[in-house]
Amino acid sequence: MNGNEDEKHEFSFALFDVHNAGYFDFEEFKEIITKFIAHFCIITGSHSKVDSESLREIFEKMDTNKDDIVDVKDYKSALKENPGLFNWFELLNQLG
Ligand SMILES: [Ca+2]
Repeated sequence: MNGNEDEKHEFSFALFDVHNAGYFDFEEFKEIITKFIAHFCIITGSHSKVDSESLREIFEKMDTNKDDIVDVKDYKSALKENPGLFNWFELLNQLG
């Protein structure tokens, strides 16, 4: 992993870590994605909705040490193993 990727991951992690706590849990993750998708639907006029089970699946993939929170270390190693894991547009396509 090069420096740029590392910085990108830290930046995108910070979007989820709204309380600046160094981690986020499933409820926080779900809330952020729900808001994001609501905005997306307003902008595009589409009717995607959040499927809690798919979100749980994504969350569990990110929580590499399975302690029910995702910290920056989990987040980076999950993305390193699976760079497409957190592609917003892929996610939205799956939901749509
Ligand atoms: Ca974890």
